[in-house]
Amino acid sequence: MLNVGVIGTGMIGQDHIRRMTGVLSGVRVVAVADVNPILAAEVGARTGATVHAAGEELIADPAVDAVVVCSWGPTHEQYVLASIAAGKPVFCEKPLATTQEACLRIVAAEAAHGSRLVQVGFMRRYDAAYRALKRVADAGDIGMPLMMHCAHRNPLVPDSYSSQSAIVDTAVHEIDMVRWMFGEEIAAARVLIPRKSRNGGPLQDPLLLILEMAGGALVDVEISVNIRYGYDIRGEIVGENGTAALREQSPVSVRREGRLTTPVPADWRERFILAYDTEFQEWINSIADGGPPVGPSAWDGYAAAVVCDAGVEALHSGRRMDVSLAEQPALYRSAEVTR
Ligand code: NAD
Ligand code: ISE
Repeated sequence: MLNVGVIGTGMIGQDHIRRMTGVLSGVRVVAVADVNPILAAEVGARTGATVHAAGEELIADPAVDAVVVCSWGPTHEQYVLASIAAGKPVFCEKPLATTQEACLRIVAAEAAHGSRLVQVGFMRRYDAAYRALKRVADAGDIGMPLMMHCAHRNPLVPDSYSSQSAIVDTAVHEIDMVRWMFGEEIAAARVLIPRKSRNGGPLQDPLLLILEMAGGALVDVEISVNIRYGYDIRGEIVGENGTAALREQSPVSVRREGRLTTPVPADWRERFILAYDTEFQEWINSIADGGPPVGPSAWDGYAAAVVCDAGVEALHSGRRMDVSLAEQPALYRSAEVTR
């Protein structure tokens, strides 16, 4: 049984606690911490987990075998570094850290430790539809992939969300997904700015992010975060001899009163519920016997941060920005961009 401590008991922290306590096997949530002590106490009382006053205290708790970080992005670095220093496996929700320099500090600390401890919460790699799409692309069924069209649509976002968030908080999922899907790095980023939606107030929404893969394929990502009708994630690969696309997610369609309808998920929790389950079960299984995590690595978190920075720069400057990564430590060389 893997004993896990969760830092950050907000929206996704509680969702992961729910799956680790009620859905998955081989895991127990034994400790929680949140800067909001009332929230932490409430979650602790509901789950029977020990409530720690600080994340560092939770990491040091001998009852905690592995750490899950679900706090706000700017706090991730400190908890991931403390987990590495304690020699404990750590699952960190995206982003790994909010700057590429902070991600590199994590990469350096893990490389100095000598084996992998960190996994980053890029859950799309665990989604059945994305996995099926990758199998088709890898099998060569549609010939060489030339382009991929993606859409990442949220029904609405909070006032704190900026156009920069559209890249670093939202499109970061596509950025990781295409590195994994194509099995290669992203070489450059551009952002095109279309007419502004009136749903987002002052926010420039939508955006069109264009990514150039190292092998020459092009990826376009429509990021629309106030589209109202639901949470809609799309992806289609255009190959030399055919195309392959994610299907509509709903298992049911309804014909009624002259209309054919399928429901659209309300949010990311609903759309990716099974992907998160698979992501966590595979993480638990990989580390339960003391093995390293095999999912998205600290290097993947760093690479995504570098592309995000290029995307933000492209957004502000209107220019095409090259992506340039630091030298990869040997620890990550055997780990594939794909898994
Ligand atoms: P949230 O605001 O609902 O919850 C975050 C919690 O962290 C809050 O309860 C807050 O009090 C707590 N917190 C903040 N600083 C802390 C600190 N220093 N120590 C301990 N607790 C602290 O936010 P959320 O939507 O749950 O997002 C949390 C993280 O998960 C973010 O990094 C976000 O990007 C990521 N996320 C990932 C996905 C995904 O699809 N993989 C979806 C949503 C959110
Ligand atoms: C959120 O943080 C997520 O990670 C969701 O998956 C994404 O769809 C949403 O846009 C982000 O705000």
